[in-house]
Amino acid sequence: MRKLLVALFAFAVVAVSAQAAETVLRLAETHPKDYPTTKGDYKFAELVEKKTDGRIKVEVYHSKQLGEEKAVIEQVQLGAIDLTRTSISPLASFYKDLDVLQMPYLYAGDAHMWKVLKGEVGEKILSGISKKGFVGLCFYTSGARSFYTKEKVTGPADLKGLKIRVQQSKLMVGLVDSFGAVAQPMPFGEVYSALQTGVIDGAENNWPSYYSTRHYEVAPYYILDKHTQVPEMLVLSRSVAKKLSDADLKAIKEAAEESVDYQRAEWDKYVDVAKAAIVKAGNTITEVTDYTPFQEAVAPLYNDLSDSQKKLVEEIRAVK
Ligand code: GTR
Repeated sequence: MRKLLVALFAFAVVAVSAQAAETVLRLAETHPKDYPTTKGDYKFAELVEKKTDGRIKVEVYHSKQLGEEKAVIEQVQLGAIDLTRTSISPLASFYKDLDVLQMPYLYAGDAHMWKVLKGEVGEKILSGISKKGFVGLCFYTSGARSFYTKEKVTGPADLKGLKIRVQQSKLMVGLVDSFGAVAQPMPFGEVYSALQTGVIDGAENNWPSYYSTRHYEVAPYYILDKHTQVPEMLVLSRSVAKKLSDADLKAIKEAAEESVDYQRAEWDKYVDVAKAAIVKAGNTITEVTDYTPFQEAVAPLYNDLSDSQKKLVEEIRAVK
Protein backbone atom coordinates (compact mmCIF):
# COMPACT_ATOMS: atom_id res chain seq x y z
CA MET A 1 0.00 0.00 0.00
CA ARG A 2 2.76 2.36 1.02
CA LYS A 3 4.69 1.58 -2.16
CA LEU A 4 1.59 2.20 -4.23
CA LEU A 5 1.08 5.61 -2.59
CA VAL A 6 4.70 6.57 -3.20
CA ALA A 7 4.37 5.52 -6.84
CA LEU A 8 1.15 7.51 -7.22
CA PHE A 9 2.76 10.56 -5.65
CA ALA A 10 5.76 10.32 -7.98
CA PHE A 11 3.41 10.00 -10.95
CA ALA A 12 1.47 13.08 -9.83
CA VAL A 13 4.68 15.13 -9.53
CA VAL A 14 5.75 14.13 -13.05
CA ALA A 15 2.27 14.91 -14.42
CA VAL A 16 2.24 18.36 -12.82
CA SER A 17 5.74 19.26 -14.01
CA ALA A 18 4.87 18.08 -17.50
CA GLN A 19 2.12 20.70 -17.50
CA ALA A 20 4.28 23.45 -16.05
CA ALA A 21 4.83 26.27 -18.49
CA GLU A 22 8.17 26.56 -20.27
CA THR A 23 7.79 30.31 -20.51
CA VAL A 24 6.07 32.63 -18.07
CA LEU A 25 5.33 36.15 -19.29
CA ARG A 26 4.36 38.94 -16.90
CA LEU A 27 1.69 41.38 -18.06
CA ALA A 28 1.38 44.72 -16.26
CA GLU A 29 -2.07 46.30 -15.90
CA THR A 30 -2.90 49.52 -14.09
CA HIS A 31 -6.58 48.73 -13.49
CA PRO A 32 -8.10 46.50 -10.81
CA LYS A 33 -9.00 42.87 -11.36
CA ASP A 34 -12.69 43.38 -12.12
CA TYR A 35 -12.15 46.21 -14.65
CA PRO A 36 -13.31 45.29 -18.18
CA THR A 37 -9.87 45.87 -19.71
CA THR A 38 -8.23 43.65 -17.11
CA LYS A 39 -10.79 41.01 -18.02
CA GLY A 40 -9.54 41.36 -21.60
CA ASP A 41 -6.00 40.70 -20.32
CA TYR A 42 -7.18 37.52 -18.59
CA LYS A 43 -8.97 36.36 -21.73
CA PHE A 44 -5.76 36.97 -23.69
CA ALA A 45 -3.79 34.97 -21.09
CA GLU A 46 -6.28 32.11 -21.28
CA LEU A 47 -6.07 32.03 -25.09
CA VAL A 48 -2.25 32.11 -25.13
CA GLU A 49 -2.14 29.16 -22.76
CA LYS A 50 -4.66 27.24 -24.86
CA LYS A 51 -2.96 27.95 -28.18
CA THR A 52 0.48 26.92 -26.91
CA ASP A 53 -0.76 23.82 -25.05
CA GLY A 54 0.24 25.38 -21.79
CA ARG A 55 3.86 26.00 -22.80
CA ILE A 56 3.42 29.76 -22.44
CA LYS A 57 1.70 31.20 -19.42
CA VAL A 58 0.78 34.87 -19.11
CA GLU A 59 0.53 36.14 -15.54
CA VAL A 60 -1.56 39.29 -15.14
CA TYR A 61 -0.34 41.76 -12.51
CA HIS A 62 -3.31 44.10 -12.13
CA SER A 63 -3.77 47.18 -9.93
CA LYS A 64 -0.33 48.70 -10.76
CA GLN A 65 1.51 45.91 -8.95
CA LEU A 66 4.39 46.39 -11.39
CA GLY A 67 4.23 50.20 -11.31
CA GLU A 68 2.50 53.18 -12.89
CA GLU A 69 1.80 53.16 -16.62
CA LYS A 70 4.67 55.30 -17.97
CA ALA A 71 7.29 53.55 -15.84
CA VAL A 72 5.92 50.18 -16.92
CA ILE A 73 6.21 51.14 -20.61
CA GLU A 74 9.90 51.95 -20.06
CA GLN A 75 10.39 48.55 -18.41
CA VAL A 76 8.68 46.81 -21.31
CA GLN A 77 10.92 48.62 -23.77
CA LEU A 78 13.95 47.36 -21.82
CA GLY A 79 12.55 43.83 -21.59
CA ALA A 80 12.30 43.87 -17.78
CA ILE A 81 8.52 43.48 -18.03
CA ASP A 82 7.25 41.24 -20.83
CA LEU A 83 3.86 42.70 -21.66
CA THR A 84 1.58 45.55 -20.79
CA ARG A 85 -1.85 46.80 -21.59
CA THR A 86 -1.58 50.55 -21.87
CA SER A 87 -3.39 53.64 -23.01
CA ILE A 88 -1.71 54.94 -26.15
CA SER A 89 -1.40 58.42 -24.57
CA PRO A 90 1.76 57.72 -22.55
CA LEU A 91 2.97 55.24 -25.21
CA ALA A 92 2.95 58.05 -27.79
CA SER A 93 6.05 59.62 -26.25
CA PHE A 94 7.88 56.51 -27.51
CA TYR A 95 6.20 56.43 -30.92
CA LYS A 96 4.88 59.78 -32.17
CA ASP A 97 2.40 58.48 -34.76
CA LEU A 98 0.27 57.18 -31.90
CA ASP A 99 -0.67 60.79 -31.21
CA VAL A 100 -2.65 60.79 -34.42
CA LEU A 101 -4.96 58.06 -33.09
CA GLN A 102 -5.88 60.17 -30.08
CA MET A 103 -6.47 63.53 -31.75
CA PRO A 104 -9.52 65.35 -30.38
CA TYR A 105 -12.83 64.72 -32.14
CA LEU A 106 -11.07 62.60 -34.75
CA TYR A 107 -13.52 59.73 -35.11
CA ALA A 108 -17.10 59.94 -36.28
CA GLY A 109 -17.95 57.44 -33.54
CA ASP A 110 -17.07 54.00 -32.25
CA ALA A 111 -17.82 52.16 -35.49
CA HIS A 112 -15.53 54.50 -37.41
CA MET A 113 -12.74 54.14 -34.86
CA TRP A 114 -12.87 50.34 -35.04
CA LYS A 115 -12.83 50.39 -38.81
CA VAL A 116 -9.67 52.47 -38.62
CA LEU A 117 -8.01 50.35 -35.93
CA LYS A 118 -8.80 47.06 -37.65
CA GLY A 119 -7.89 48.43 -41.08
CA GLU A 120 -4.73 49.56 -42.82
CA VAL A 121 -3.98 52.48 -40.50
CA GLY A 122 -4.26 50.27 -37.41
CA GLU A 123 -1.98 47.67 -38.97
CA LYS A 124 0.56 50.33 -39.92
CA ILE A 125 0.66 51.66 -36.37
CA LEU A 126 0.88 48.21 -34.77
CA SER A 127 3.81 47.23 -36.95
CA GLY A 128 5.47 50.69 -36.86
CA ILE A 129 5.92 50.54 -33.11
CA SER A 130 8.30 47.60 -33.48
CA LYS A 131 11.01 50.12 -34.41
CA LYS A 132 10.73 51.42 -30.86
CA GLY A 133 11.20 48.18 -28.98
CA PHE A 134 7.60 46.99 -28.78
CA VAL A 135 5.46 44.46 -30.59
CA GLY A 136 1.95 45.90 -30.98
CA LEU A 137 -0.49 43.03 -30.48
CA CYS A 138 -3.96 44.59 -30.67
CA PHE A 139 -6.09 47.55 -29.72
CA TYR A 140 -8.67 47.65 -26.93
CA THR A 141 -11.47 50.17 -26.48
CA SER A 142 -11.53 52.87 -23.86
CA GLY A 143 -14.66 54.81 -24.80
CA ALA A 144 -14.41 58.59 -24.82
CA ARG A 145 -12.77 60.87 -22.30
CA SER A 146 -14.67 63.80 -20.75
CA PHE A 147 -13.96 66.33 -18.01
CA TYR A 148 -14.94 65.90 -14.36
CA THR A 149 -14.48 68.64 -11.87
CA LYS A 150 -15.02 69.74 -8.29
CA GLU A 151 -17.08 72.75 -9.44
CA LYS A 152 -19.67 72.75 -12.19
CA VAL A 153 -18.48 73.20 -15.78
CA THR A 154 -21.02 73.82 -18.51
CA GLY A 155 -18.76 74.74 -21.43
CA PRO A 156 -15.16 75.49 -22.46
CA ALA A 157 -15.27 78.96 -20.85
CA ASP A 158 -15.69 77.40 -17.39
CA LEU A 159 -12.49 75.37 -17.86
CA LYS A 160 -10.34 78.54 -18.04
CA GLY A 161 -7.71 78.59 -15.30
CA LEU A 162 -8.73 75.23 -13.83
CA LYS A 163 -5.93 72.82 -12.94
CA ILE A 164 -6.80 69.65 -14.80
CA ARG A 165 -4.86 66.42 -14.43
CA VAL A 166 -3.82 64.72 -17.66
CA GLN A 167 -1.93 61.54 -18.53
CA GLN A 168 1.83 61.83 -19.06
CA SER A 169 1.40 62.82 -22.69
CA LYS A 170 2.44 65.95 -24.57
CA LEU A 171 -0.67 65.84 -26.71
CA MET A 172 -2.99 65.64 -23.71
CA VAL A 173 -1.19 68.60 -22.13
CA GLY A 174 -1.74 70.58 -25.34
CA LEU A 175 -5.35 69.50 -25.56
CA VAL A 176 -6.24 70.64 -22.07
CA ASP A 177 -4.22 73.85 -22.39
CA SER A 178 -6.22 74.67 -25.55
CA PHE A 179 -9.23 75.22 -23.34
CA GLY A 180 -7.30 77.76 -21.26
CA ALA A 181 -7.03 75.22 -18.43
CA VAL A 182 -3.71 74.40 -16.78
CA ALA A 183 -2.72 70.81 -17.56
CA GLN A 184 -1.17 68.85 -14.72
CA PRO A 185 0.41 65.62 -15.95
CA MET A 186 0.63 63.01 -13.19
CA PRO A 187 0.39 59.24 -12.76
CA PHE A 188 -3.08 57.76 -12.54
CA GLY A 189 -2.63 56.54 -8.97
CA GLU A 190 -2.04 60.04 -7.64
CA VAL A 191 -5.23 61.61 -8.97
CA TYR A 192 -7.65 60.68 -6.19
CA SER A 193 -5.69 62.39 -3.45
CA ALA A 194 -4.82 65.33 -5.70
CA LEU A 195 -8.55 65.88 -6.23
CA GLN A 196 -9.37 65.33 -2.59
CA THR A 197 -6.79 67.80 -1.32
CA GLY A 198 -7.57 70.38 -4.00
CA VAL A 199 -4.13 70.19 -5.66
CA ILE A 200 -6.13 69.91 -8.89
CA ASP A 201 -9.65 71.09 -9.79
CA GLY A 202 -10.50 68.22 -12.08
CA ALA A 203 -9.39 65.48 -14.41
CA GLU A 204 -10.74 63.71 -17.47
CA ASN A 205 -11.54 60.13 -18.27
CA ASN A 206 -14.18 57.66 -19.45
CA TRP A 207 -17.10 56.34 -17.37
CA PRO A 208 -15.37 53.13 -16.23
CA SER A 209 -12.24 54.91 -14.95
CA TYR A 210 -14.22 57.76 -13.36
CA TYR A 211 -16.10 55.08 -11.44
CA SER A 212 -13.49 52.42 -10.60
CA THR A 213 -11.02 54.99 -9.22
CA ARG A 214 -13.82 56.57 -7.12
CA HIS A 215 -12.83 59.96 -8.57
CA TYR A 216 -16.58 60.56 -8.88
CA GLU A 217 -16.71 60.89 -5.09
CA VAL A 218 -14.32 63.84 -5.05
CA ALA A 219 -15.16 65.47 -8.41
CA PRO A 220 -18.94 65.21 -8.73
CA TYR A 221 -19.47 67.20 -11.95
CA TYR A 222 -19.07 65.25 -15.19
CA ILE A 223 -19.55 67.01 -18.52
CA LEU A 224 -19.86 64.63 -21.45
CA ASP A 225 -17.82 66.66 -23.96
CA LYS A 226 -16.07 63.49 -25.24
CA HIS A 227 -12.99 65.45 -26.33
CA THR A 228 -11.04 62.36 -27.31
CA GLN A 229 -11.34 58.64 -27.87
CA VAL A 230 -8.04 57.09 -26.87
CA PRO A 231 -7.51 53.50 -27.98
CA GLU A 232 -5.51 51.21 -25.75
CA MET A 233 -2.96 48.61 -26.75
CA LEU A 234 -1.60 45.27 -25.66
CA VAL A 235 2.15 45.39 -26.24
CA LEU A 236 4.90 42.82 -25.92
CA SER A 237 8.52 43.71 -25.38
CA ARG A 238 10.47 43.34 -28.61
CA SER A 239 13.50 41.92 -26.84
CA VAL A 240 11.27 39.27 -25.24
CA ALA A 241 9.62 38.56 -28.60
CA LYS A 242 13.01 37.88 -30.15
CA LYS A 243 13.46 34.91 -27.80
CA LEU A 244 10.18 33.31 -28.90
CA SER A 245 9.64 31.04 -31.91
CA ASP A 246 7.68 32.39 -34.90
CA ALA A 247 4.88 29.92 -34.13
CA ASP A 248 4.62 31.09 -30.53
CA LEU A 249 4.67 34.73 -31.57
CA LYS A 250 1.88 34.00 -34.03
CA ALA A 251 -0.13 32.29 -31.28
CA ILE A 252 0.34 35.31 -28.99
CA LYS A 253 -0.75 37.70 -31.73
CA GLU A 254 -3.83 35.61 -32.52
CA ALA A 255 -4.74 35.34 -28.84
CA ALA A 256 -4.57 39.12 -28.55
CA GLU A 257 -6.76 39.66 -31.62
CA GLU A 258 -9.30 37.13 -30.38
CA SER A 259 -9.54 38.82 -26.98
CA VAL A 260 -10.67 42.14 -28.48
CA ASP A 261 -14.37 41.40 -28.90
CA TYR A 262 -14.52 40.06 -25.37
CA GLN A 263 -12.89 43.22 -23.98
CA ARG A 264 -15.32 45.42 -25.94
CA ALA A 265 -18.35 43.49 -24.70
CA GLU A 266 -17.15 43.65 -21.08
CA TRP A 267 -16.52 47.36 -21.58
CA ASP A 268 -20.09 48.06 -22.66
CA LYS A 269 -21.49 46.15 -19.69
CA TYR A 270 -19.26 48.01 -17.25
CA VAL A 271 -20.17 51.42 -18.71
CA ASP A 272 -23.79 50.71 -17.75
CA VAL A 273 -22.82 49.65 -14.22
CA ALA A 274 -20.63 52.76 -13.79
CA LYS A 275 -23.27 55.16 -15.11
CA ALA A 276 -26.01 53.72 -12.89
CA ALA A 277 -23.83 53.89 -9.77
CA ILE A 278 -22.63 57.45 -10.47
CA VAL A 279 -26.14 58.71 -11.15
CA LYS A 280 -27.36 56.99 -7.99
CA ALA A 281 -24.60 58.71 -6.02
CA GLY A 282 -26.22 62.02 -7.03
CA ASN A 283 -23.48 63.35 -9.34
CA THR A 284 -24.34 66.07 -11.83
CA ILE A 285 -24.02 64.81 -15.40
CA THR A 286 -24.04 67.51 -18.07
CA GLU A 287 -24.86 66.36 -21.60
CA VAL A 288 -23.35 68.37 -24.44
CA THR A 289 -25.73 69.10 -27.29
CA ASP A 290 -23.41 71.26 -29.37
CA TYR A 291 -19.77 70.18 -29.49
CA THR A 292 -18.76 73.10 -31.74
CA PRO A 293 -17.22 75.35 -29.05
CA PHE A 294 -15.18 72.40 -27.76
CA GLN A 295 -14.11 71.41 -31.27
CA GLU A 296 -13.11 74.96 -32.16
CA ALA A 297 -10.93 75.29 -29.08
CA VAL A 298 -8.85 72.21 -29.93
CA ALA A 299 -8.79 72.53 -33.74
CA PRO A 300 -5.37 74.32 -33.81
CA LEU A 301 -3.75 71.14 -32.44
CA TYR A 302 -4.12 69.65 -35.92
CA ASN A 303 -1.80 72.36 -37.31
CA ASP A 304 0.98 71.20 -35.01
CA LEU A 305 1.13 67.74 -36.60
CA SER A 306 4.00 66.81 -38.91
CA ASP A 307 3.27 66.34 -42.62
CA SER A 308 3.27 62.56 -42.33
CA GLN A 309 0.94 62.74 -39.34
CA LYS A 310 -1.40 65.04 -41.29
CA LYS A 311 -1.44 62.42 -44.03
CA LEU A 312 -2.45 59.78 -41.52
CA VAL A 313 -5.29 62.02 -40.32
CA GLU A 314 -6.50 62.28 -43.92
CA GLU A 315 -6.34 58.51 -44.28
CA ILE A 316 -8.38 58.11 -41.11
CA ARG A 317 -10.99 60.61 -42.26
CA ALA A 318 -11.25 58.80 -45.60
CA VAL A 319 -12.23 55.54 -43.88
CA LYS A 320 -16.00 55.26 -44.22
C1 GTR B 1 -7.59 55.06 -18.35
C2 GTR B 1 -6.68 54.09 -19.04
C3 GTR B 1 -5.45 53.82 -18.22
C4 GTR B 1 -4.77 55.12 -17.83
C5 GTR B 1 -5.76 56.10 -17.25
C6 GTR B 1 -5.16 57.46 -16.95
O1 GTR B 1 -8.70 55.33 -19.15
O2 GTR B 1 -7.35 52.86 -19.24
O3 GTR B 1 -4.60 52.96 -18.90
O4 GTR B 1 -4.12 55.68 -18.94
O5 GTR B 1 -6.89 56.26 -18.10
O6 GTR B 1 -5.87 58.45 -17.13
O7 GTR B 1 -4.00 57.53 -16.52
